[in-house]
Amino acid sequence: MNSNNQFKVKFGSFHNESVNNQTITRFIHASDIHLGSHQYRNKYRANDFIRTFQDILELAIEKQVDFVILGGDVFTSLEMLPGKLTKIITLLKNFENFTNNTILIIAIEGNHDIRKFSRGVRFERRGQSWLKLLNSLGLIILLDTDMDAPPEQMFKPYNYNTYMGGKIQIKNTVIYGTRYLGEKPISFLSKIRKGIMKSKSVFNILLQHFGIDGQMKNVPGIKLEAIQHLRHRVDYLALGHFHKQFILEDWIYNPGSSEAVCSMDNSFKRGVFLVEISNKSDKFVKKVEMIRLVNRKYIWETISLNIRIRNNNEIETFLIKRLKSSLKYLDHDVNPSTPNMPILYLMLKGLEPSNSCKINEKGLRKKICDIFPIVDVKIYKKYMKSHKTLDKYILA
Ligand SMILES: [Mn+2]
Repeated sequence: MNSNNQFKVKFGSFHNESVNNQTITRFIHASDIHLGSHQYRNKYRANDFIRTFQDILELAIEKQVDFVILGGDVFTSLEMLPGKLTKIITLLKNFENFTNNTILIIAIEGNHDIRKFSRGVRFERRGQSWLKLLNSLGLIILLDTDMDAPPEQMFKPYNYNTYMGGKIQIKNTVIYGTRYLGEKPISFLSKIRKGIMKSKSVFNILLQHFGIDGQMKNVPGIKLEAIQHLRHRVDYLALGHFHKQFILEDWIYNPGSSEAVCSMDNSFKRGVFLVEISNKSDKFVKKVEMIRLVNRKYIWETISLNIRIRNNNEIETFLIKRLKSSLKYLDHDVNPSTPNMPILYLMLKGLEPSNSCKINEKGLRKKICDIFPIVDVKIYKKYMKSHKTLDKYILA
């Protein structure tokens, strides 16, 4: 085994007790890892997403689970820098080696896994994803289904030779999964239900990438009523998509994104679920524990520009002076590779600077990052519109 294996360095050796216990199944349900996020802008932030993925795998080792399920959006887009992908592949190889392949990673594609951001190309129709690559390397199990097949043929057992299949049984748990079903998956759900086999001796998990209406403000999802029919055949609906965590009716679980993909994610409850299924006198008993992950620290600072600004230099000097006073408590000795060095969200309010002294955002960001012990800064503007409206009124 490679001595650079990060799991070996951390844990020494591994023996999965769980393999021999047929009555208890343990798994981790995570989602929306968004590997590849921020990779063009900031290397530390880009590594945050890989580190969080590593944390999930370490948790799987610590808790001696039988498998990990990932509810899609494992990658943030099809665009992936070679260095980052190499890191992810090495991580998965090391995990497989260290655990002797006793903890399977089972995933489905989310909308981000098949999405190309730039130039608006509709790439999802070509059916490619990095998850398919990892699956073909034997590093993960990607569940996928032929949605045109009749229901009874839709979920074929995963085949380790062809790397294809829509379901997999581990102990007395069967995990079903499909490809991303688009923004309106309802039309597929009755077919999915027909394809799922229910028997008393197995615990069924259905892995899906969609949200439930009402769980996130202003984000549409499927109506809760529309999935009730699945409940007869699904014991645990494992969702991904919404970055905010929710649990509904004791059978629908959405862990939320594992790292904050945008500033709004920071305000959500997020994490992973550690689930234990035990079989007691022919009945399944489920225990779900929510575990929080260690994420990048962050700070919000709001500065009001209620001053007359004559030039670009003046505004930068003003902002830096203000930040020097409010951020003086920050520790300068923190390693930016650790999540302890914060990201700064800077909100600018007040009077919008006139066109002649517009803020050079790129330059300002660099300056702020050079001066303060922060890993990155994101600038938001929420200026008053009043003087603009007045100008418009006078001109009219
Ligand atoms: Mn997502």
